[in-house]
Amino acid sequence: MNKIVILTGAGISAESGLGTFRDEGGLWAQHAVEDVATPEGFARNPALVHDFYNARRAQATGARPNAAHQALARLEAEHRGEVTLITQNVDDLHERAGSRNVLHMHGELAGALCHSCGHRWPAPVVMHAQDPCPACRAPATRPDVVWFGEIPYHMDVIDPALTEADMFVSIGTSGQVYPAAAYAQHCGRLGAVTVELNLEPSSNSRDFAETHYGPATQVVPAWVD
Ligand code: BJW
Repeated sequence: MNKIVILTGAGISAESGLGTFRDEGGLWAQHAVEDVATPEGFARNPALVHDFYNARRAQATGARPNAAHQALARLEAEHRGEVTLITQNVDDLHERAGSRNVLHMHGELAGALCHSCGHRWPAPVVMHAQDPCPACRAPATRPDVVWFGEIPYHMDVIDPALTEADMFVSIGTSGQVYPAAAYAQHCGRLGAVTVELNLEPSSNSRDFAETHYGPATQVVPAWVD
């Protein structure tokens, strides 16, 4: 067993105090997904979208990595070069736990993106749509995150890693958002061992050969160690 691909979702950061999307009382219970996580929603009401992400950026800054993030950092350190960590999360808790090589397929709260020229720069603490782009000066600042209908980041690295994986491990994700939701089935068909670590069975739990259910701070360290 050498090439391990790990996919994480909002569930791994839940016990750090960051809300998930689809659980009861989660982010989509408080905000309409089409208003805050689509390019059309941003075009309609950029201030609402910036309020949503400014609040989440502040919350993520105050959060601390938990035992699950730390266990994955240990795994990477112990299997240098053999672990690919893909996260759908926009927080930086994996990095703050010590993971060095994190692929943020849905972008990062820490990034700003110019809607006009595509330039990227570090996000200010509070972002506004009219903030000028440092490169082209257009007042077209948006969070550097991937909304529905947009192409996830790092696909050029993620796709070959999935193809080469000996083991695919999914942690704290509901399996409802593509393309990530298709990864377990894809890797399983190519012969990888597939493992799900989650609070409860996800939508695609049948795609996993091995499953462990419980809070991430318990099941992830237990699986790693
Ligand atoms: C715990 C826990 C604890 C709780 N311990 N666990 C094929 C079929 C149908 C539709 C599509 C398709 N392909 C594409 C689509 C369209 C669309 C899509 O998937 N729609 C679905 C609604 C059906 N996908 C897209 O548009 C994507 N783009 C795309 O596919 O482009 C085409 C393309 C792809 C590849 C190559 C070329 C072209 C883009 C999707 C962007 C998603 N963006 C968001 C927002 C990001 C910014 C932000 O954070 O605000 O990403 S939406 C949101 O959902 C966010 C998350 O990353 C993502 C996944 O959520 P996640 O992490 O799974 O959270 P939850 O809340 O759903 O689940 C939490 C889980 O944790 C639960 O299971 C709990 O049980 C568990 N849990 N506490 C352990 N303590």
